[in-house]
Amino acid sequence: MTRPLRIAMVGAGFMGAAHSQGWRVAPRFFDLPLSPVMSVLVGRDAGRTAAAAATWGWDDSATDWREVVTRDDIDVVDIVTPGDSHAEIALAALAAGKHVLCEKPLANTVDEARRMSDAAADAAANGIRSMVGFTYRRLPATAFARDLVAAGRLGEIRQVRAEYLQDWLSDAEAPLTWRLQKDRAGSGALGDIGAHAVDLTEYITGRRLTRVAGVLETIVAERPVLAASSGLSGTAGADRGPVTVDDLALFTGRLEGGALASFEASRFRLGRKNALRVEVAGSLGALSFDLESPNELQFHDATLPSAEQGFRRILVTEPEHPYMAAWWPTGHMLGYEHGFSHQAKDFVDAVAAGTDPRPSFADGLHVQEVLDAVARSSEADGSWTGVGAALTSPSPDRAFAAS
Ligand code: SOE
Repeated sequence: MTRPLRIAMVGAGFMGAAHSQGWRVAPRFFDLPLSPVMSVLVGRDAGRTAAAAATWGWDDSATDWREVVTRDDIDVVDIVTPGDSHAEIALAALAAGKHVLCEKPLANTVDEARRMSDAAADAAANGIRSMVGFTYRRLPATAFARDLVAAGRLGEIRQVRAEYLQDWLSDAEAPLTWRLQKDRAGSGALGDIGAHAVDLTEYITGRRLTRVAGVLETIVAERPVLAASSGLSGTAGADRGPVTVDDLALFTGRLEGGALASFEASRFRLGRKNALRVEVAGSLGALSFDLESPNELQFHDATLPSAEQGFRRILVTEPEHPYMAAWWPTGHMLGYEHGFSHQAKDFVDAVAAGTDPRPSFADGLHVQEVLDAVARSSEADGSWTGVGAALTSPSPDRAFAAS
């Protein structure tokens, strides 16, 4: 057995289940240079956390993350809590010399994200690795889309349309959750799913957003509070509570190189369940991805004779497609959960190689600055707004290929 990489995961909700699957399955399908050991799951409720640890395959469970992140028998801290605790846990873990994987978005504010990015850069000098959990860049179809752009198959990138559409909040009586509270989640659709659209756009095109103009809208201003709702703040005894985040984010962005991109993030789009879509139009071709058909990539090659042109479906399941050689024969599909196994693989590979995985905390800070710029634009009647300070992390081109 290769050297163990002992993991503590903080958080025991839906994303905890997804990350657990990734840690459990990755070493069974990829030849990893280190062996992930699912050492301890940390959650707020001792009973529920112990039950989740047993179900998901963790060796132990605990309720005090502050004690766990300092233990000598822990090498990695995986943070899958709501955004209001990402900074505190990541800073403590980095200070304790632990490698850190943190769910998206990196934090709830630019200030928190900047402190995390600075601490990660300092820790990297001591061989400590950190990464943000944007898993949709780790699907074969999206990684192959990036390869097509990087190989010049689309030519000059001219326009991007990105959207992330869900409908689980379209019922006005759906209960209040922590995702609808600014102090817990930082923002609503903008950060929860808009962050994915931003990261995936920049990953596929290899270009970053420099300016944005947009509007945020809250569609349903208050919702029922269920007594069993965990993680809510300030609603004790109330039967309804305020929604303090956006339900819908619409914005335009200018990419490095000059291309314009349009973005929509909504959890009210009736009939769209998990439609993260990116369409890129270039001078020589175009591509289109839809998470609701995750094994497919639509590709249009404008260099073909016009009689043969048109979007064609590429089934991204060949062994030469990213990640696919580890799985099944051609035509056998992957799903939502495989992105988490690929994330675990890429993280372990980077830790073993002593390289900084992408997306880094600096990449996560950049996404946070995009989100913040959209919010500032919305407060300024949708005016064009610059994205944060000059970026220090490597400029995007094949550097994205490392991830
Ligand atoms: C809810 O909108 C959610 O679970 C997001 O929080 C995830 O990041 C996204 O991948 C799926 O939808």
